[in-house]
Amino acid sequence: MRKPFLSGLLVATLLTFPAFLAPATAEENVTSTPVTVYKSPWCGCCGGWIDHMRAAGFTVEVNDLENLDPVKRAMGVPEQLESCHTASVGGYTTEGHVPASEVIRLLTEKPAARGLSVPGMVVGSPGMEQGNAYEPYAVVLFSDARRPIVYRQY
Ligand SMILES: [Cu+2]
Repeated sequence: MRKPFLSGLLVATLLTFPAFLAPATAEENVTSTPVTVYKSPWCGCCGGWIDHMRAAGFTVEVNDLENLDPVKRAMGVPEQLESCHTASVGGYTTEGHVPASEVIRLLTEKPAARGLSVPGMVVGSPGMEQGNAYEPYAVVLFSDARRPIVYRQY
């Protein structure tokens, strides 16, 4: 009596487990990747982006630095793609107001690249909201060896 019952339970578990957990697990694993942010102590919009990332489920550690240039160079941010804050997540670098959805996509797709940037300070990007004002912008994927490419257009 006992053995068939256990086998049946095991089979039921094996059948239901992947389908039951798969959709939630992928996203949960990605947003559990810690984010480390480097920003100037006087940057307000940087705080807006940190709030945006936390709202998306990320745990964010914040480091205030007066001079970010050494961090940006060490983390491979091309000068022409610079913005305000720089972050490290899952071995990638993100620069500026990159939407959390694109960080999730980056961590899911794992392209061979250094990271993502939204160059400059674009009104309407996450952390840069000003009412309904909105400027189109590109999220750029950059690498050490190749030219930056558009990862997504907003
Ligand atoms: Cu900013």
